[in-house]
Amino acid sequence: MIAPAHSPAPPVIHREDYRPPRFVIDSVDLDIHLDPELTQVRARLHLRRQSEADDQPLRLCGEGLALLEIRQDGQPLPKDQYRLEEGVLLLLHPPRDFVLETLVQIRPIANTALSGLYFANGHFITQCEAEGFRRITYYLDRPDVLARFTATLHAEQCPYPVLLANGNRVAAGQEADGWHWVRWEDPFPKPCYLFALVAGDLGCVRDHFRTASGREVALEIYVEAHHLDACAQAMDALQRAMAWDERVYGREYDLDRYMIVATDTFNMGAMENKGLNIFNSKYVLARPETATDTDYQGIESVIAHEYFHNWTGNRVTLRDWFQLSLKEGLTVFRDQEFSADENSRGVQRIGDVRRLRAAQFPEDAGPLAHPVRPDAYIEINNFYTATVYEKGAEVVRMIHTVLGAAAFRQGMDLYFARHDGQAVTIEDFLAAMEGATGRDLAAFRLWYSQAGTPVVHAAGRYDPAQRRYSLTLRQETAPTPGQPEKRPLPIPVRMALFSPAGQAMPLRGQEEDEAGDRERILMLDTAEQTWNFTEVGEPPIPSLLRGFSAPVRLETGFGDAQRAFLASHDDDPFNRWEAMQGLALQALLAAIDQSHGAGVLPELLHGALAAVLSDAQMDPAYRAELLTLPSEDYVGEQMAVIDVEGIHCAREALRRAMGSAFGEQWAADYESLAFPYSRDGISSGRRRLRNLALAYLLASDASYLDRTRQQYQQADNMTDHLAAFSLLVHQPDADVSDILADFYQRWQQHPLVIDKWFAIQASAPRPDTLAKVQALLQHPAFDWRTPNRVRALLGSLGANATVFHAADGSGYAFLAAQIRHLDELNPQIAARLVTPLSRWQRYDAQRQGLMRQALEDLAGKANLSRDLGEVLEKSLKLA
Ligand code: 7ML
Ligand code: ZN
Repeated sequence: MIAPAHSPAPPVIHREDYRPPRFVIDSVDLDIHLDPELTQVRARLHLRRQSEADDQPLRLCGEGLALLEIRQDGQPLPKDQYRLEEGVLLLLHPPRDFVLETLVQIRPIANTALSGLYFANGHFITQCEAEGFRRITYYLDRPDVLARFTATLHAEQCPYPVLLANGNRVAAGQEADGWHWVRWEDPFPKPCYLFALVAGDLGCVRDHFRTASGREVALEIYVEAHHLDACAQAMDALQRAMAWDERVYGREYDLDRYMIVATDTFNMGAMENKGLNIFNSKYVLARPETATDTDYQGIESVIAHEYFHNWTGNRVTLRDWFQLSLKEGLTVFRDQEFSADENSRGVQRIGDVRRLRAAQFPEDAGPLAHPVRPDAYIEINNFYTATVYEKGAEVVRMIHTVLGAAAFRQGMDLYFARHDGQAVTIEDFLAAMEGATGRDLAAFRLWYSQAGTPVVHAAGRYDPAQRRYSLTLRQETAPTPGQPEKRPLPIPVRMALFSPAGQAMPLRGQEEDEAGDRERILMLDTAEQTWNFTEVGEPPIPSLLRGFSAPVRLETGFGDAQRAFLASHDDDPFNRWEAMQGLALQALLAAIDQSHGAGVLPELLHGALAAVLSDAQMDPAYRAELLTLPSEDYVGEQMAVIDVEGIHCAREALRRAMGSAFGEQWAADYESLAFPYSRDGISSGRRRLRNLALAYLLASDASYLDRTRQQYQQADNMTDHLAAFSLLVHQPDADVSDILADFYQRWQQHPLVIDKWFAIQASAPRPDTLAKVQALLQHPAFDWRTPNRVRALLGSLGANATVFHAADGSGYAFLAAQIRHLDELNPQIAARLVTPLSRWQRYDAQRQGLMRQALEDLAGKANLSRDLGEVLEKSLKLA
């Protein structure tokens, strides 16, 4: 047991224990006097008991609130009628239908957890998902209690001229002593996690959107005045997202005003509060001088994500937090599809799978593995995970794949028609998909309840006499914590067969009569299955799991010859990329195995690279994907024991070899891809490829240091400037102190750029990095209270394999000490930083011991937060 004896173990919440609320809240009237030191919140709740027979007390949630007044139907409530317990206000004999009025005090300036109402950088901000509203007032803080909200905000006019909350601005006025007030009314009943308010001195960029039915919606982006010129991408992305949701899903926006606020101090990426989204400024602000192409892309997808929540999350919301993937998996799927439609579908899919493999596959293979719909939690904030988001999106994508786009749309229409205004479950979503299409998705439910990544083994056999090709697919899933036995899942395997000449063959099966398709989806839904293809004249090369049609690990048993074949002939952009990655991966694994350093390019890899390098027709962004090596983490994932140093050396050697083997081509690309800056997709693809070329040139030829310095000095955009900066800072033995000072000097007024300055230093694979990071903790620009800054420095260090996993354990001990400190301020962020330590099982015995030691030291800390306590306990549990 981890919790010290004096603090009771926090309760475990189980999905099976769900009970409908005893009371509903019809309306909430908030009256809030905003002061950083002492804010007063008066709340009038109209409560109604659900069942006549029930006479249980009413339990309202509340944390860190000082209760000043409590009234029932206007009368002060006698002391013997209520009790205050840890986190709870208990009304012992509440009437069936009444108005409860409470007045509480809170201290926004002392709120460093950034959950509830907090004060940072001169602004009041809220974050109520998942359970922050209980830090603002006493309430039934659960997503299945939907109420109409009115909020009247009072504040001093001078520092806080802008007062925002959800819905429509219905009244405003002046008060004594330079105060003013504004009243907001949200006509849509909502759970309290969607409540928001913002107060501060903010400028506003305004535009509008005309909906398909002809309504004018005012679009407003609120930022500090000096950022008014940095909102164009966000506004444009918002308008495109609104049009896309109308076009693809027939969904219109429903209020007259859509507001977005950017803040530098935010735990997450963004939040979909009804009519008033709050964003981490990283996902709003962009100018060519300060934002990279990747930043622009991130803004587009996060703006879309939050907008799409208005239907998938807000109009139809969650019954309980176990259903989180109902809104998050579905909304990630929607934002991925939006970005695929707006940019390049193939490149988008490669990026989505890269992210899934980098974050979700390791999670699913480690001690924190959980199903897309978890069964139990201690702290819900720990379940905003890659599994709930990214794997959840993959499950929705598989349903989309097996139903087809048109049937999926009918299912969505029925889902909205049935459940608009309700708080529902993943089961309700699946039932709507089935109801609209007549299809049976019973087997698919297992994807929501079974954790772990299935491995699919493929084996093909060609019979020339019968002209028949048989493909056998077998699946298995390793045990995960609490789930020792795994059952077969339904796995859609999109596939094609290529003739040796490189043509996709018509597919004829024995049972199927609709012969002749060149692509088919095989549904593997048992442990092992064989498919026979007839009239196959030549031994085919199979292309399996096209478009990454299921979130599984595929073992093909292919040799490099088949990989090289697919790398040049596959017409599925994802699988062509996968074949190239496979070639590079094999080269790296062989080099690590024989510790020969990958100094020479294997012939087939050489040929495949040469073909891509000479194909000038190809989209430059896609070409860059094909020429990028698998990450060190991905290589490590394929090994029984992760050999940190071996992987790094092999990959660096292969990069050098690729640089020198194609030096002239890289140099030609570098010169010919120099264009004046422009913000379109083709231009950003060119920049990506050009910076990749520079990286290979520099890897193999130190004389390119000058060229890199020149690019750093002369770039007219952040993508090129930062690419050069990063290459220089990551040089193993160059003295770059002048560059570091110069970069800081130039950009010190731009926090988002200074985050990059911290992150790139903490990511450097150099022996002096840990000492550097230690020193940066004392830098005047480092701030424990700004999550972006903490992630930039400590998150990047945890992801820096060679430094974090230094054999002496110094990286582990350092990170643990910082997490210990951060847990006092911001438990959510502290718990997230544990992730790299939780993966200890994957390393050698020496490192395992040191990593466990760091975790155990942390677990012994006094006043451990629930957030950190839960991840430590799970991480240390023996498998
Ligand atoms: C995912 C979010 C949270 C947590 C945003 C907070 C959100 C919860 C919120 C994809 C794109 C942008 C942000 C997020 C994300 C972790 C990730 N409801 O909208 O899901
Ligand atoms: Zn979301």
